[in-house]
Amino acid sequence: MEKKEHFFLKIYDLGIIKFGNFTLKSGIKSPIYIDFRPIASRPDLLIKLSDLLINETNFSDFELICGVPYAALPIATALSLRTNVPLIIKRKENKGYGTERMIEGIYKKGQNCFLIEDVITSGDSLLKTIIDLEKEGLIIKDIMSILDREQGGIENIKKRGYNIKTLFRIGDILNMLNKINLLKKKELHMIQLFFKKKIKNVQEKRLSYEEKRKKLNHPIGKKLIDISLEKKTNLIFSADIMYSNKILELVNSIGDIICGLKIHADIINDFSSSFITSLKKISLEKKFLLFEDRKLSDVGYTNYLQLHYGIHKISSWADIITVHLLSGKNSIQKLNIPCNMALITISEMSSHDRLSDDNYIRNVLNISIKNPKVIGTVAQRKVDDRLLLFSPGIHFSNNKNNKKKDYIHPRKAFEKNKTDFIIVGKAIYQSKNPVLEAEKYRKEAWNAYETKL
Ligand code: 6AU
Repeated sequence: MEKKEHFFLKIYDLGIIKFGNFTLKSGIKSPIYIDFRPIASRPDLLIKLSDLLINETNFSDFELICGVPYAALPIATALSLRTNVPLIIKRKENKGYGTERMIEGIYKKGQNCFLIEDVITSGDSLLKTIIDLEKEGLIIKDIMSILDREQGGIENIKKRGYNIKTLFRIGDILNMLNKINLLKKKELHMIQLFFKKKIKNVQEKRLSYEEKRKKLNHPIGKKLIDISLEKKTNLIFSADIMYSNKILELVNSIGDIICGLKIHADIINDFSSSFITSLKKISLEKKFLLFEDRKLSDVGYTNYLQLHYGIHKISSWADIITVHLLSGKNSIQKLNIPCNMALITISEMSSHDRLSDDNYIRNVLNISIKNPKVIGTVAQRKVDDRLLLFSPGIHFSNNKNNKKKDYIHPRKAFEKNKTDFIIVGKAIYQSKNPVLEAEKYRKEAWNAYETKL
């Protein structure tokens, strides 16, 4: 028997798993309840657990250790004693007097903190702790849970860009307990059924557009969804074309099939206000939104100037503009954006050699969720349900001969990333029959969305 399994049997003897009818913190009913608190009274097991965790992670990378209150606190303490990495203590609630600190211990802004959770279910308590630690300027990148109930928590945390690992998974544990006859047949069947159903729900289902709409506050986000539902299209056409008459001609013919048109105003040789007037007219007639893919990325004031001035005067016509957050959250805070215009952030580009790492992506996602002007983001992974996900880098013939490394099939964007909208350019405008091709993409993407509901 492996060292890990041997350890689990020892803690199992302490009664950390209880069988029956339980209501979890989230309100979910469960036939199983896992509680690691008894380990706090067994220093020998706390040491063993710390050593198992040390085997999984290189603690020389960390300046602090913190446990999600309260069950993980003794574990974090033991880990700190074994690794010599200083401990900080996160309070669950403010004590209401004295210093009113939420985090106790000695730390400073910018320190890299390892976070430990005992049992992960939805990941919600973990997220609360992460937010409080980040508010203090601490950097959370790596997290470890002792046991994953396999109910979506790990996925939930990963999609926000954190590295999270788990020592044990409930499925493996139940199999092991069953193998050595520690579970009654009926018990095992009930438990497996419960977890199977939950896992399937978490992995397979996605929110419908109607459900997503309820989570959005910005009128442009709601409008984009209304258009999609009405026209049964989640296709955004990327008209990366240098001549305005060509763009107008194409948009006239495929306007009925798309929910958005994305342009790069700065590549149009003959850009003019009359082009914009015509484009706006078609967008209103055929019902689609106008995206300017300007990818603002400068400091706040320059972004502001680029948005409102110059020959493009983007804020006077675009419904949506894309922005990078390389300059930080303040770079998009004072843009004076019209109320009927929204932002889409770029968390993760579609290019396979992109430079953004998980930490950067996580920061962009967090800023995006908190900024009321942001309706969604471009990323190559599933993101928080409060954001719309936009997927460029789409082509039917992805990855063939390694020539299209930056592209994925539209179905994959919905299956793997649970995207909301695909953005397609060359695959449509370089094809022999753009209308026919656009319709193929629309149909594929809409079916992919519907089958995942
Ligand atoms: O389908 P394509 O590759 O011909 O066009 C994709 C369009 C281009 C890119 O500038 C843009 O999508 N894009 C973006 C966006 C939308 O911001 C992000 C990204 O990660 N990759 C990408 O290609 O206009």
